[in-house]
Amino acid sequence: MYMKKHLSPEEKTNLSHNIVLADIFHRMASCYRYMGPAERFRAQTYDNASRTMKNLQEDVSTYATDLRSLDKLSGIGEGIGKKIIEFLETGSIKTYEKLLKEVPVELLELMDINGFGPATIKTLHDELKINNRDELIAAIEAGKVEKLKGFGPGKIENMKRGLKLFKESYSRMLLPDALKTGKDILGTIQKIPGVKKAELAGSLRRRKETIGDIDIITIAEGKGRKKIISKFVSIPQCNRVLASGETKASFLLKRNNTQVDIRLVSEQEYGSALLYFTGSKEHNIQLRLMAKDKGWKLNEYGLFDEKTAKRLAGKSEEELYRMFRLQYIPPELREMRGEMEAAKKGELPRLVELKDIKGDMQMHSTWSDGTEDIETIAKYILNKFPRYEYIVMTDHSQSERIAGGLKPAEFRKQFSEIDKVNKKTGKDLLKKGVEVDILADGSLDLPDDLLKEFDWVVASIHSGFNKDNTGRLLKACEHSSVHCIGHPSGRMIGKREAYPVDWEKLFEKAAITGTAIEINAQPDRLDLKDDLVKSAIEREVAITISTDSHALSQFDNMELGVAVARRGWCTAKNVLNTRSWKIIEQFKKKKKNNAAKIL
Ligand code: DGT
Ligand code: CA
Ligand code: CA
Ligand code: ZN
Repeated sequence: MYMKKHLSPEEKTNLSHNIVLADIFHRMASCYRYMGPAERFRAQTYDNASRTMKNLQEDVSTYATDLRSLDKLSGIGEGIGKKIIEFLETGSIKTYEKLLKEVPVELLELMDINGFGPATIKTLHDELKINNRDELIAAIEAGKVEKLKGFGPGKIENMKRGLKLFKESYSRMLLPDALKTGKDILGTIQKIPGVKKAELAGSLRRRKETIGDIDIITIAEGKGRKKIISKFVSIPQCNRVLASGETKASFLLKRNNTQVDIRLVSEQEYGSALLYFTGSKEHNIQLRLMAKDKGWKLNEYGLFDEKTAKRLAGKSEEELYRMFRLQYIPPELREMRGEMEAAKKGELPRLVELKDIKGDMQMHSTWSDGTEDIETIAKYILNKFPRYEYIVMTDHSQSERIAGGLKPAEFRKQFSEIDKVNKKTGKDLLKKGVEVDILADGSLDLPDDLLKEFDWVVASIHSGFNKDNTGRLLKACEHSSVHCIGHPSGRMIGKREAYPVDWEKLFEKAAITGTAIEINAQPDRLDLKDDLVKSAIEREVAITISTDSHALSQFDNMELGVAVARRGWCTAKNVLNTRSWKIIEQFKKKKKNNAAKIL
């Protein structure tokens, strides 16, 4: 998912029906929301339909043979089903075209910015004739907005923050989208004759949470390069060429105008080029200084003796790090967070890998806001992730109304459903969990006697995002039944900043009580983020990685959570769900004893 929500006509012709329909339904929801509270339910319906489209595994046209087969998809009733068929048959939706005439189109973009409710946007439009983001920024700067009734300094400050976040995210991709695009381009390029080797570099290789552009390093020897470069810039994904020279091509992709930079190097330069273009820039600069100290010169072509210009190394990264008497530093660690010192001492962690993961610690089913029922999820996991020994079903608790949170009696019903499915599949895969709301005062949304019955309790904050939430989180850690804090910072990349938390205090409390901290692998959360993960494990806090899946397609996000853990220096030992459930039971027992001692 790109963070840019609305697609240009050019982009639409190159995308699957699912993505285009998800975009249209998202816009329709915005239109209805703009029209006011009377259309609230319709807006919700289209939001759900948009989400369903985004999560579909196959192109919607494969389901859409008739209304009845569409009806089986969650969030798709007869009304929406008809619109899908209309779109597949005619390429447009009449209701949508009509809506676009009633609501100023450019206003829809504003509705995606955090801090802008429909009422706010309506006022801005009606009173100040504001139609788009640029006009809004100009009006704020001219002091026009602050003169409106109800637009105090706090609100204006919020609006400015929302605009800034939106602007930042507009030009960057979320990691999974960049990974998918990057791997696709890499696959195409590797097939071009003369390309001996090709690899992703840049922030993508370091697995940063957002990616500016895609960098690729290839080996191709001198003679054939011109021809190869002309092939690079004529791949079908390419939209516009920015530069093409002897050793480099830059172009924009049709998809989202993403930039790709490809460099061609010789075999003996490959390691130094890969090192240089993987970055980070700060890591590179440090290496170059170290080279200088030794009387060497390091650049993208190799490592050389400064006096004699003799080549010392450059073929592989391993060889280069060896020259500096450093351990090989994995790309995820090249951020100047102490990796040089650790590599010098031979103390780099052995980073956790995807194949170490034995289970998934948070997910939602149709019991709350997920799109699949428990049995479907269990069967899917048994088939697709045979490595998994357990998955924890963690539907929402009651106060999460919009997400269909469950009442205590419903959880008890769900327990027997879980037992039934476990029996049917003959595997003890499903664990009974909950994502319980941490309420405003730090208490929990479910009674203690019920909380004790769950196999795993994740406690999360879903409200009060603007204030310091340290107190609420500390209190949740102190609860003897809470095993883990879910998406601890509450941030949504490009949409909502993290709420303030005293992380030192939280990690200390989590360590003392034996409460785990989650890395939530939803692409726009990646929460806890990498540098805080590093602080947490330095204080010996246990980490869980979970996909928080709401649809089957999201279970693959585990890879992103593992990437964050690696960027946070986690070994397999730091991550609880690399262990068997037996060990997790021991962790829980310790937590209970610790809580008994403290309280
Ligand atoms: P991005 O694309 O903004 O997500 O981040 P990167 O890290 O991929 O940055 P990018 O694409 O501008 O450049 C790729 C790598 O090339 C970068 O990580 C380090 C290296 N690089 C680029 N410019 C410089 C520079 O001025 N000095 C040094 N030492 N390295 C640079
Ligand atoms: Ca880049
Ligand atoms: Ca670049
Ligand atoms: Zn949540």
